[in-house]
Amino acid sequence: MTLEALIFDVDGTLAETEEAHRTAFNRVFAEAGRPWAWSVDDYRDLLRVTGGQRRIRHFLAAMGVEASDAFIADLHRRKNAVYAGFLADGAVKLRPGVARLIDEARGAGIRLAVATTTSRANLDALLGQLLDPGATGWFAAIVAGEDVARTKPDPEVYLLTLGALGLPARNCVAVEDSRNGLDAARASGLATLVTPSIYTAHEDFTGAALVCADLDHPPVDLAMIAGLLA
Ligand code: XBP
Ligand code: MG
Repeated sequence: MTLEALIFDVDGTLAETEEAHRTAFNRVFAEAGRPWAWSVDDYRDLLRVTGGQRRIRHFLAAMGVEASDAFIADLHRRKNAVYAGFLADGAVKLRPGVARLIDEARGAGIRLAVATTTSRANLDALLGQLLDPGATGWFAAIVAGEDVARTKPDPEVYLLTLGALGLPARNCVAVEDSRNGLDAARASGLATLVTPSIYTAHEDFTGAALVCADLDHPPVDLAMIAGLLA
């Protein structure tokens, strides 16, 4: 089968972003005068709930704290502003091999897409800061957290991305870092390459077409990715 498109997850896949998100969540909790602080271990558990607003809501419900949707949305908006500052300060880097593979795909006419749970604003900031100011335009389809009713592991984000690309799953490969992402991609019929991240290294990736430490270890190129298609 011919490879027509690569569909990238963002958090943990394009870059190790979750420490920046975690630190930003903690900063806005403190600024709001709340006694909440998420440790690395807390956050590893909390990442099972995808999407920042859903994550805050889940955490507060587990603590028995009543909170309105508006309050949660406001905390999350402020978290994303802090996170954008971290990106602008250079606190987050692309993972190894990401820029190289994206360059190779663009040169070969393979379409690029993003299927992410993160907010669109975070994605635009990340692509603009870490790839190129015009990088958003390199992607033929982008589906973000606010575009879906059901977050990963539900396949909705991938099904919408395939629809926007106008391609069947059999011509595309997803690149993911987490079990939730792998389940979402597989449920939409996509062969999936997994590069585990600092927060997902312990997860079980049974069902992935290929698992690599990162896109440079071993060096992953388009020929290798095309070989993952049936
Ligand atoms: C990413 C997420 C996001 C990020 C934070 O999951 O779950 O919530 O943690 O971003 P995936 P937001 O990599 O599977 O898409 O606060 O913008 O949601
Ligand atoms: Mg991810």
